[in-house]
Amino acid sequence: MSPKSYGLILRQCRLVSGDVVDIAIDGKKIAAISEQIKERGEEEILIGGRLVCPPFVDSHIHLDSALTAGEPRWNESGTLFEGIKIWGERKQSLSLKDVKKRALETLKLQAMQGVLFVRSHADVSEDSLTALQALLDVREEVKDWITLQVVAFPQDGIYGKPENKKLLKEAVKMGADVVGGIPHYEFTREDGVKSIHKIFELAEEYNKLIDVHCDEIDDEQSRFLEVVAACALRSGMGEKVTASHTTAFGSYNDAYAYKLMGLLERSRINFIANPLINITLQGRMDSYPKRRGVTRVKELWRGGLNVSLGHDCVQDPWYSLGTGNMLDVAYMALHVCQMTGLAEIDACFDMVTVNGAKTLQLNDYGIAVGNSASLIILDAVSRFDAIRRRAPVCYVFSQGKLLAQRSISETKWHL
Ligand code: 17E
Ligand code: FE2
Repeated sequence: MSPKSYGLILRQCRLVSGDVVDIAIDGKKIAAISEQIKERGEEEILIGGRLVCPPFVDSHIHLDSALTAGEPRWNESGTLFEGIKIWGERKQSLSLKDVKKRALETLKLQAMQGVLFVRSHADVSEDSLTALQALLDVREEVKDWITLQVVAFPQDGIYGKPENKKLLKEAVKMGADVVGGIPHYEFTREDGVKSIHKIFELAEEYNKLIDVHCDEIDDEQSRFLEVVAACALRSGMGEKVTASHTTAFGSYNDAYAYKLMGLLERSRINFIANPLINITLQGRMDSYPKRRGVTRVKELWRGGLNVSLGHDCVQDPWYSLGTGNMLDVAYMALHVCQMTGLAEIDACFDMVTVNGAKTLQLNDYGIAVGNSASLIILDAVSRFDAIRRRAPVCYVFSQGKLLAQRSISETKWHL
């Protein structure tokens, strides 16, 4: 009898734990992991002690507005509000073809850098719901190589225009995975609170997740996070609920922040910080000292809450830069949140991998026998090393298939 063989064996893979193992892949699944797999693979790749980890997760991006920076004009003030205005102009000329082309191009850019799980917001404040329909089409088109979740996101507020409430419900019925909102942008505090109740009502009725743009402003009076957390606790939706941005939390006084933290710990909601963009959008009305405008990532993480990080924007009216590389995001988080302790740096890596998977409520994520063979190989030896050098991804495997491969270029020293 011939010895058992596998489709593919990756030899000498360094896991984040530091252990070096062989990983066998058969079909779409991880078939074996051990110090030394005795069987042969029909194909074998020598990984040589490089870091192997599950794919990056971008838990927060706006694919409908990606790659539109400068259209029709540049955001000169750099504020969230000018961004919403410019996008309001650009979105008048959306077509399915336009949105799909830019979304696909961005997803490909991300996938080549090891991002295989993405949650994207789709603006549903337009009568035609073009952005949403386009992203639902893209979700289907890419499902064999990237998992896309779509949030029905009412960019202009649920109560900003009479028809917006109906559009949000329509978007949920069309098949959005997640219900979104923007309470700090509603006209009044009361409208903001009402919008959160509406979001929970829809999510419960249609069995959806929740991800709210929450308190993305430097106003220390913006306190919708407590409403989201209370609704999550009372409804029992807990881990299905996410508060994105929550930048005002960086401005709350410590006495209130202490009280809030107790509620957050009980609610078990997820947090997403978007440090690349919020370090530039926030603090714009401050002179000096100038606030950082990022939520209390370190304290939330220490409190045992699930925090992940998003790229938020790739070349759009809010942020004209952006590469799709999640190590850029982790690198910025580490600086802005002063997470420079060794365990803190590792935590920032987890925020763009496992924590993101938890936010998205993914099962079948992670390097374990029986899981889908989606994994990436970085030209690095540890999480710290990967972030420090923003190390390139050498191989991207999605569901057992090699999706992307990159050769590492070298600089020759001639002196
Ligand atoms: N829309 C919004 O309300 N906030 C953001 N950060 C982006 C779009 C990118
Ligand atoms: Fe956002």
